Amino acid sequence: MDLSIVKVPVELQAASPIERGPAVGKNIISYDNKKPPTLPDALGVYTIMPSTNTADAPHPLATPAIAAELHAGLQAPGAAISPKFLYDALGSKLFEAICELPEYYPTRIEAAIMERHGADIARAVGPGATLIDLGAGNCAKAAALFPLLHPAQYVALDISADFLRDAIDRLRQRFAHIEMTGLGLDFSQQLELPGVVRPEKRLFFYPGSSIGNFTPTEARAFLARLRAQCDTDGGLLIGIDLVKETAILDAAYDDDLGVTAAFNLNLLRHVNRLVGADFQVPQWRHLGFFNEAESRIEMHLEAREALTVTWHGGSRRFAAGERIHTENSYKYRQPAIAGLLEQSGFQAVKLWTDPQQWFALVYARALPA
Ligand code: AVJ
Repeated sequence: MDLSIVKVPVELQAASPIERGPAVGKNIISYDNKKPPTLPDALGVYTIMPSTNTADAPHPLATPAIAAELHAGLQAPGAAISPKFLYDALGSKLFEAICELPEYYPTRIEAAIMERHGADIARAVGPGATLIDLGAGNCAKAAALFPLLHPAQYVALDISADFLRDAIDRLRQRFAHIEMTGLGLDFSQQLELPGVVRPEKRLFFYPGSSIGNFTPTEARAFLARLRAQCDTDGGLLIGIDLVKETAILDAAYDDDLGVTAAFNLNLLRHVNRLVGADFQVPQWRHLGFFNEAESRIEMHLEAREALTVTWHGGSRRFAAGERIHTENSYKYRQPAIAGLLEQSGFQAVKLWTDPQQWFALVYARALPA
């Protein structure tokens, strides 16, 4: 494996303002493929089922599937709630605020790597790609690549369809010559790309280290599904956070201002709305720390006192100190990355990192099946 590595200096002030969270969990949004946008008008966005969109649902209540998932997680011996429930409207804003924090380095360093190495990235990837943005959010990261990559088509996927529709409407004004399509779907569960997506030279763009929300086994399965959605001319441009000093990792997920704490605790209010639960935020404490043995950040909510929570269809007693596990964010060691990709059907071509080697951006090509 000849994996060339490039390092860039990082300017710590130039924070990229917005990075969207992951789409993890059950299939929450589906596109309406009976009414695809007609091709001259292909800048349109697929129809969304709004009642199933947890991120900006106009309806406060969960679908039966979401309610069942939350119920199961709350009843489990080790209580757990998926990190996708961090991203209601306020949660998405709190995550944007996290990206501005001095302690939260991933967004800033990834942006610096992309800026410094844009030309090199473009050389590796080549022009005319079908750029498929996984978790596009405001599409800012991909838009920064357009002048370098000259994609033939841009396909933005995001669980939060409304946010995406606005972003694409703005983007098509700036880049009228690029064909664009938005798909409101939870791609972590379902990744069947509709016929409007060009099959040639598909490049999956998965920035921000969102892959870290998966366990390594899940990550391999997810990447293999990406591989199955492209031909041998396909590829992957992925951001991966690296293992580093524990104190730095701990600070990034438990910042001094308490923004990450607010982000984590806000999940309780979101769950209150979704399933009529009566979580009281002051009874809970945010925990965010690096678990070295598992090579992952863990976020938990810990009961400050003994308490009972009730929701539609259930209730549970929590002892003081008992926790609800709300997120994992896996950190990788640089030498393990090529193997992770190879086991998923990709060949790592080039890895760019910063001088401190805190974050990696990797370009990989599809391996012949
Ligand atoms: C959006 C999953 C990449 O894991 O760093 C930030 C989410 N959680 N602070 C991450 C997050 C707490 C973020 N990802």
